[in-house]
Amino acid sequence: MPSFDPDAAAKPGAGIFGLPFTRDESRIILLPVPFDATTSYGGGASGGAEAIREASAQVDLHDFQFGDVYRAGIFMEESPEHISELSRRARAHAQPIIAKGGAEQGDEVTLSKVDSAGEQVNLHVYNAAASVLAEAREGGAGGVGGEIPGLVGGDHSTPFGIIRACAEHVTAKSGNGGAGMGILHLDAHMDLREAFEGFTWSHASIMYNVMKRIPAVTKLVQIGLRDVGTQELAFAANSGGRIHAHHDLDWSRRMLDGERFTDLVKNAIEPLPPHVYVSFDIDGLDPSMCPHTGTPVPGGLSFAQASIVIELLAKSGRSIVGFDLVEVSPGDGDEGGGGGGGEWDANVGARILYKLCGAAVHTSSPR
Ligand SMILES: [Mn+2]
Repeated sequence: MPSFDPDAAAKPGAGIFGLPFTRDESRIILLPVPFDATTSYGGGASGGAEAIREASAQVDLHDFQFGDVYRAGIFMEESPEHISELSRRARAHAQPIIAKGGAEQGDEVTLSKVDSAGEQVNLHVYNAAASVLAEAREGGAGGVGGEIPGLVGGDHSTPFGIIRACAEHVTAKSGNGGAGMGILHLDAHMDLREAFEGFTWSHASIMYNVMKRIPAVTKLVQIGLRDVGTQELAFAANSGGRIHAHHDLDWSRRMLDGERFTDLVKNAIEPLPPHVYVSFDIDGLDPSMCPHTGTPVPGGLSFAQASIVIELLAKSGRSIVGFDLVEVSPGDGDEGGGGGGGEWDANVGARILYKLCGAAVHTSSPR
């Protein structure tokens, strides 16, 4: 990239973040997944990845925490049209069930159509992520380095396949003595509901499905929690120490009482094994940062706090195997105009995405 000026405005037709890289020149491969069938309150996350792609041209390429992240090469794949189509069809089946508050007797056929769409997304994402990981070279921290997959949603049902691919990659590569893979999960919700509203692959069930179906995920650390169900709390409490849930109100109270945010974060990530996947639901942030997301909840992390969480993980000596950013919604896109409305959500999302890329690059050695 002899003529690339990182301080210049993005050129038309440039890649994500205005970058000039091809897929082969990039160590981070972003996988857009425009799927959003079961979001209950506000839809629109299926447009998140493309809105982030558009907004990403505004992100300055020198990151205050991670330096010249872009030099590692970041490439975002084309949006898979068949997944958009699948999302539209599955959403049409799911919405009447959501509108009446969940599935009832007689909804089995409709449910199976929505579940089957979820399975197709899982397979697509698994294959896409596994092929990125297969390009990984030996020699990164802990033996996993090189190509790093990052999913851009879509709702929070979408990352199941990439989490499975990353967990398999970690355990196959190193055997890693049973340490398996940990997940750092930033979210307002625990997402530990079993088949929420009847949908097996609901956005609200992602971590339940991961815990039930991917035993190589040995630790789940959740930060930013504000809206939780009784059964979710019980599921975490009965996980034998596999799930560590950190509630936003508890952290706020402790900080008001004089504890330091960085200490809370360091203690929270302490149980994570050497290889970690990061799942970032944008609604983990204060809703002023994501007003159009599907299920906004008052409270939450500031942008700076989330950036510090990501940095403390990246600088803890652990290796970030892969990551996702989900539930960014551009809304209906025509409020306010002039860059207002849902553009803001994507603008914030693009900046979080660059931080996640920076953290992942920071923890893997150059090829
Ligand atoms: Mn979530």
